[in-house]
Amino acid sequence: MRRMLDLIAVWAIVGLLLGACGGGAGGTGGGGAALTVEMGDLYFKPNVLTAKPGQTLQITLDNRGSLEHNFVLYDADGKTVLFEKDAIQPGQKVNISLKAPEKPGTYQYVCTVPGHKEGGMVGTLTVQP
Ligand SMILES: [Cu+2]
Repeated sequence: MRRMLDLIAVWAIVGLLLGACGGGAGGTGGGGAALTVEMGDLYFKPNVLTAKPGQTLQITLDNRGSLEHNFVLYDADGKTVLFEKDAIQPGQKVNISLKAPEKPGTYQYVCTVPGHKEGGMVGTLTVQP
């Protein structure tokens, strides 16, 4: 009888631990917009994104192409890199947190693998209040 009670106590504790873990998951921390950007050979879909100034976008980069791709967001000058996610392999999905610039305007995101931007891997992020 004593062993039986011990066993019940153990299972009760395990149950509590599992419950605690399950409850803590999820939740992106407020204000995040979740979306998917598909990457292919050679395109981004969508190639137009919008955000509020300073908004954090939760983006899943989904490489459905047969080539390696990357995602680079440039400042309005077209040179300064604001965000970079390198080497996304074919079939790979990567979650990123992209904080939009504070300054309203149009920003370009490209794949910097040679020839890919020229081939069409370019999109625009429009920041507007
Ligand atoms: Cu590419």
